[in-house]
Amino acid sequence: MEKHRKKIEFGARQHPKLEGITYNYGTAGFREKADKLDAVMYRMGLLAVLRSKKTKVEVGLMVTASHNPVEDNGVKLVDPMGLMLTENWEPHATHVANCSDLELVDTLQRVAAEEQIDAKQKVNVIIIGYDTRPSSKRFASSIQDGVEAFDEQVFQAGCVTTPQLHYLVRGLNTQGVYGDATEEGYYMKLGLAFWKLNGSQGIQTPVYVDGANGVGAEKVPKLLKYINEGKCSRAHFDKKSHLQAFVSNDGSQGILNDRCGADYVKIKQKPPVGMDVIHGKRYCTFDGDADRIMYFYVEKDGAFKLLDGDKICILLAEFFFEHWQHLELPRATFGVVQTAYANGSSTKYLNEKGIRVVLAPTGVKHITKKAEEFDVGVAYEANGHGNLIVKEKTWNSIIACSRKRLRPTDRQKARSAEVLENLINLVNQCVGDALSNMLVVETILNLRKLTIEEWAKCYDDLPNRQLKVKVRDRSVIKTTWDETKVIEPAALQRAIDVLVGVIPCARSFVRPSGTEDCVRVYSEAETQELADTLAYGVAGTVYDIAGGVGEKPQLHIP
Ligand code: NG1
Ligand code: ZN
Repeated sequence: MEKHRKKIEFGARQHPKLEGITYNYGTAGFREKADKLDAVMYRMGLLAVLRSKKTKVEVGLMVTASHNPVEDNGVKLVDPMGLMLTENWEPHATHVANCSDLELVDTLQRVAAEEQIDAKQKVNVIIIGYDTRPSSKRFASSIQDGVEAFDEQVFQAGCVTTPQLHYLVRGLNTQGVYGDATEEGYYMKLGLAFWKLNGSQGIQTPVYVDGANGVGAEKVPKLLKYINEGKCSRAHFDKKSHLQAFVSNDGSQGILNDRCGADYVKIKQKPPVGMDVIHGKRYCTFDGDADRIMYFYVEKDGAFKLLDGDKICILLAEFFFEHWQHLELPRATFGVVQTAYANGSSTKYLNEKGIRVVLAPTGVKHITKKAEEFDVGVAYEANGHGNLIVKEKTWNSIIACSRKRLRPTDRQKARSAEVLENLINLVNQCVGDALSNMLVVETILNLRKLTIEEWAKCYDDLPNRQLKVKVRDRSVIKTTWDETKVIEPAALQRAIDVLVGVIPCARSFVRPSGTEDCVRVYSEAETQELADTLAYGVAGTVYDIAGGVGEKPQLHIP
C-alpha cells in the first residue's frame, strides 16, 4: 500500500470527498444524487482492487441507480460468481466511502490488514459496466482512476445492463463454462437456449416492450438479431428461431424511468406513458438497468391487468416443478423464495400446488442467499426482479438425465431433463435479468400454449397499495428479520395491528427502504378501496410516530 500512497493521494485530490454527507452501502450498493458521488466511485475502484486481491479472481463494478430518477446514480461491487458483494465487506465499503481524503490510505490499509490481504497478489482485471445515465460514463472513468492508482488494469465493458455485467464477471471466473465472457457470448448463450426450446418456428405473436428509456431498450434489438438470424452458435448459422419485440420508451425521446418502467407501472398500477396499449396484445416493462421485468395487458373494457414478479415466479416455478418431478431426484429440494411484498394470493397458490415457499428480507442479496439453501431455488420479488438458482450437483444430475440413453419408458424423463437443461441456460443465475426473463416467459407461454390472459387467470391478486413516507431518520424503524412486523417503535406496530384488525383479510407492514430515503408502506385487502384506506391509515401513523417530514400522506377520494 505504501508503494501506492502517492498515487492514491493524488487521485483523492482529483476526486475530493464532499463534506457533510454520510454514505451507506445499502441493499444495492451506494445510491445518491449523481453530483455527490464522484469520490465514492474513485474509492470503490480502490476497494475493488482489494476485493480482487482477497478473492484472487476478477470482480466487477456496475454504475447504475436502477429505477431511480435520472439525476441519481449509484455503484455496486459484483463478486466473482457474478453475485452481490458478500455482506461482510459492506462495512468496508461504507468506511472507505466515508473517511476523509487524508484518512483514505490508512482506511484501505486497515481493510487489507483485517482481511489479511497479500499486497503482492496480482489482480488480473477489474470489470466495469455502466447504464445510460448522463453521469455514468464519467463515473466509470473515476472508478478506473481508483484501480489504476494501484497500478492495476480495468476492462471497460461499456454501457451494459446490470445483469450483463454480472454475467461477464461469472463468465470470466468460470473460464467461459458459464458462458463466453463477452456481450456477444451472452446473446449467443440465450439465443441457443431459446432455439433449443422453441425450435425454428419460434414465437408467432410479438411482444411489446417498455424499455424505461434505459439500457435494456438498446439491447433488445441486439438480442433479437442473434435469435432471428441464427447467430447463436459460432460454428453454425442454421439455428434460426423467431421472436418479434417492439420497443417503446427506447431512450430516443423520453427521460430514463420518467413515468415509465417497471417501478412506475408497479407502483401506479397503470401502463407507462409513451406506449399505446391496445386490447389483444402482450406487453412487458423493464426498469432502467434491465434487471426487472413485468408483463401487462388491457382487457376489452380497458381495465389494466398487471402480471408482476409473483405471476412470473409462478409461471416459472410451476413449469419447472412439473418437469422436475419427472426426474425423480428424491433427495433434491425445490423451493420458492418470496419477500413480504409477495401478493398473498400467490403464496396461497404455490402452497396449494405443493411447492414449498419461504420468506426472505427485501433485496436481491437476501433472496439469493435463501434460494441457495435449496438444490433448485426460484427467488422472486413482486417488483419483477428474480431468477432461478441451481446447485452444481443438481445441474450435473439434470444433465446426466438429459444425456443418458434411457429406456423408452423413460422418454418423458429424458424430455423433461432436456427442457430443464435448456431452461436453466435461458436464465441468468447471477441476478434477475429482464432480457433473459422475457425469453423465459415467452418460452413457457409458447410451450404451454397459454395466452397472457390465460396466464393472468391462475389467481386473482389481492388488491394492494404501496406508499412512501418521508421521515427525519428512517433508521428509527427496526423490523423483524422477515420485515413483516415493526419491533421499534413498538407503538407503531400496535397501531398497525389496530388498523389491520378492523379490515377483514387484510395485511400491512412498513420498513425503511434500503435504497431511498423513505419508509415504505404496503397493504393488502379484499378491495382496492380497503387496501388504499389501510395504506394511507398506516402511512399517517408512520408519519405521526416515526417523525414524518413534509406533507402528511392523505387519501384523496376523487
Ligand atoms: P428498497 O428501497 O430497500 O425497498 C428496492 C426494492 C427491492 C430491490 C431494491 C434494489 C421494493 C419494495 N423494493 O429496495 O425489491 O429491488 O430496491 O434495487 O420494490
Ligand atoms: Zn434495476
